Amino acid sequence: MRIDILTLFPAMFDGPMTESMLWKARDRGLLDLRLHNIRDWTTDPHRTVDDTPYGGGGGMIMKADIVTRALEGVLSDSASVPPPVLLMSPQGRLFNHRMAVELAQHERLVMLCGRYEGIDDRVRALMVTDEVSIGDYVLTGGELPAMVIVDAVIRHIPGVLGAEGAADHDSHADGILEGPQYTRPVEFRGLRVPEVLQSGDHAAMQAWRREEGLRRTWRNRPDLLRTAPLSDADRLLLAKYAREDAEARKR
Ligand code: 6GU
Repeated sequence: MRIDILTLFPAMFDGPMTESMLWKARDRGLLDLRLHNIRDWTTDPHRTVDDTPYGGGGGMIMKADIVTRALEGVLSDSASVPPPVLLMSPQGRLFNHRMAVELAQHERLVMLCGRYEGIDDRVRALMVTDEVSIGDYVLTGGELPAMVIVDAVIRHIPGVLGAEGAADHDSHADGILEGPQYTRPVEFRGLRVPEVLQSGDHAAMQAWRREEGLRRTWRNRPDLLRTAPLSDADRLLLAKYAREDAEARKR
């Protein structure tokens, strides 16, 4: 997969994009990540990328002509199908697991990072296919969100993770969270690894993991339970947690 990132701060990507899994993906030729400095498309001596907003309000807005020229320059060598052009923005659609899986199906992605107070909206209107946010808070720029999205997306490219299909077992892959994990020693500061995980009984371990995943989801992310695919056994467990909760509150 090829990913082109347009930013005013390409150096921000140096650390995260050259370590660990991202590096392995690039090293194995599975990820062709290219950074582009938007300032390289300026033509004036001051290399101006922004200007004051119409209607006032303070802050600076990235100029439509510069950003459009940068995007067109980067897109000019796209072979046949035009790639998705993602705008990183707190006004975007909330990024999630499903979007990561979907984006991983593309041969190529283009990501545009805004800074300052934003980008002239005509860039979005003319060039952007998807406007994406990573959460309900405001960051100073789209660079960190772009790194988050690259990481989440490339995990779904075959060969990037060690064990094939390991991403299928992640939290969120089947709509609920993953349960707890342990490694040696079997006892640490009085806390023991649950017996079932030492039993070698695969069906029992699977049932236990499901139950613990459901318990975590119930406690930390009850919103996920509205859309997660649940079995009758799952629903019985959730009813039990609800009863336990009600009991605990009475005491
Ligand atoms: Cl994509 N950009 C900015 N600036 N802030 C954000 C965001 C994006 N997602 C959440 N907050």
